[in-house]
Amino acid sequence: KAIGILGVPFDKGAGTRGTDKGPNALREAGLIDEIKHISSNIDVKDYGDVHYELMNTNGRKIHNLNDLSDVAACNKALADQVEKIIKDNRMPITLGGCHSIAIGSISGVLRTTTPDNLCILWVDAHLDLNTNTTSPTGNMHGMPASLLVKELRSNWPTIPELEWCKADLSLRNFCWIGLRSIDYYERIMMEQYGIKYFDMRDIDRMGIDKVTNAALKAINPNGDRQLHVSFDIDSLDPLFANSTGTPAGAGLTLRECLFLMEEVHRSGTLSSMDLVEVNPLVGDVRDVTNTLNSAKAIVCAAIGSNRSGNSS
Ligand code: DIR
Ligand code: MN
Ligand code: MN
Ligand code: MN
Repeated sequence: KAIGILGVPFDKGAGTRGTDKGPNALREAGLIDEIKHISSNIDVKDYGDVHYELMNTNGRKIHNLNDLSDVAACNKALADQVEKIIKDNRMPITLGGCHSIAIGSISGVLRTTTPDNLCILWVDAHLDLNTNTTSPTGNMHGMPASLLVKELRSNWPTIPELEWCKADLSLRNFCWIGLRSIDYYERIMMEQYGIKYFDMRDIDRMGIDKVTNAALKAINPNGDRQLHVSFDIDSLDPLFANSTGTPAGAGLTLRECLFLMEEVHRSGTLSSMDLVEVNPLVGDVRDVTNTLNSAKAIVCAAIGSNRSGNSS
């Protein structure tokens, strides 16, 4: 099993500066070495960071899309890199960066498979399903899921800088886990489209074991699809990941997240992953260390690190 790590030092989709420092903070905290220690047959390559230049479009301003030109250009470059990693026969793990980078990451994956064959597990305190007309902030890290699904295509204006993004996933192939901060219009869309999700109330009622397996079953009933996990570190309770721009209280414990990702690994379906919204500029040294430790443990659990021990 071969893995490709890709850093995306990009924070312009968020209202708080600093997630651009996420990838290097994770590297300096020893992420690559920890991955190598999971098992002797793991093969990990660090592809470095995505760099981008602004596109030569005439840059017409579009309502309520903060830093659109940067978000579009960064994601275009990111999609090319993710596609390349998959063509190198590696599983891309994209380190954010803010959550707007899921646009490019998932678009890159979609160049190598069909929309029907891909399902998405979105682990987040937030839904990230806003459009430019529903968003209360204009921050594009609250919009990536909505740019990737065909059901909401008609809710978007034409955006020349995102012409390259032809993702036409169905909302039916998405499931959310960890929700507890949903905007007014997002709630309306959830009901209108019958979105699949397990929010914190569901986790309280059912427990993480039943939730995990119901979520995987809901988006991959026959186990024949490939799975992309888009993991926002703010899904965790701030006790375990305070260094993030939009923390939300009463969230997932680290143990719940480790169980979730161990099950994802056991399913054998994981084909790509994002780990986003780690912000080393938020909080004190202890907060940052805690957040980096949680993020590393989550990535490692997704690719085979197991609390019951690893024998190979
Ligand atoms: C909020 C915050 N729903 C927005 N979203 C965040 O600005 O659209 N997503 N923080 O991770
Ligand atoms: Mn979030
Ligand atoms: Mn966010
Ligand atoms: Mn998010």
